[in-house]
Amino acid sequence: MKFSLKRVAAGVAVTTVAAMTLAGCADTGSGDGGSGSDDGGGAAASGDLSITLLPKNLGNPYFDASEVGASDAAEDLGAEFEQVGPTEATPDGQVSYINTAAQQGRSALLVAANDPNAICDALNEARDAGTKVVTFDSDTSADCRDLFINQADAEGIAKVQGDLIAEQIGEEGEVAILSATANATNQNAWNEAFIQYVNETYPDIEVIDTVYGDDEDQKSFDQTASLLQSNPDLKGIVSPTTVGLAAAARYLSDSNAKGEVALTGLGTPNQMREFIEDGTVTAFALWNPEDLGTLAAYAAGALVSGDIDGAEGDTFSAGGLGEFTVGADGVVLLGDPFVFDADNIGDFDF
Ligand code: RAM
Repeated sequence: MKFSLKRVAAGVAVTTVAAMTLAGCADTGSGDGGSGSDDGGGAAASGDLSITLLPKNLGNPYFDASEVGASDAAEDLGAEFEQVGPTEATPDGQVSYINTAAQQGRSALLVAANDPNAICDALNEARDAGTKVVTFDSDTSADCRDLFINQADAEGIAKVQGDLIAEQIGEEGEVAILSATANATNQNAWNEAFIQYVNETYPDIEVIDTVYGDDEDQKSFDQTASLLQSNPDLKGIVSPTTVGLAAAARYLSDSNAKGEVALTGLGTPNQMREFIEDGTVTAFALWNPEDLGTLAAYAAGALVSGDIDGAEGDTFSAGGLGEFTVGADGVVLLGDPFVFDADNIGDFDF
């Protein structure tokens, strides 16, 4: 990455940029609650910490970036690291990997959940077996994980997408949402907040439909085509998924609707660069998914070592990202979303 988004996007959450010495003084992933102290005494000793990353699905550049961040943090923590996951973003596809991680006695599991409840039994069995569970990107219900690493709050994501689409369509007309899977905790929360924000802020914009591309490129592409066909008056599409946004942009860039129907949402700069350059999209938003992986891995290290137990007010170091504090309901916030456009996209490489 040429420019670290964490400097601009995560500034809200970063209170101190202080490198900590993560010395080996761990109580080795035994799964007990730990001391709950926040003295930042260090992570697990080398060899004691094993971290498994389980994204919604494999093959998504967004989660590939999270893996880079988590893997770098694991190396810094002296942890053994692996990524596993299903090819399709389904809860059933995730359960077997959760069971395996528990059976293997992995000390921590980082999960982007495909459903808030369907993977809970498996996660709680893993926790009973001593594995710390950190959700990131897409949460489960709070009683089946130790911490949730939240990229940005739902209201902030709703506002950035709402303001972008409003500006792009002149604050009036029909808008549709092209989402990920119907059960995704993150997109569902963001979409609800988006509709509420738009209804309250832009009375002349109507959100007419929400369709699901399941975070599959072809399905998202096809859903874009049907949205345009069935809604001749459509003025804009908002896609709060990196897979959906890139697929919709690819469809639009080669259609008569290019320049007529606005498109924005959440995307990675590398996937969206050509569509910013060819004028299909003028601006979109995201946070740094690499930083999200980094933060999740450091949080896991702090839980396993017993530096924190996930209680509100616990603090821990996330290496170069600085120090973070656990908020209400075991949520740790990375920061604010960031807007990419033609003027700044060249500064980013992820
Ligand atoms: C996709 C996934 C992920 C989401 C991003 C914005 O990559 O659905 O969960 O956070 O989009």
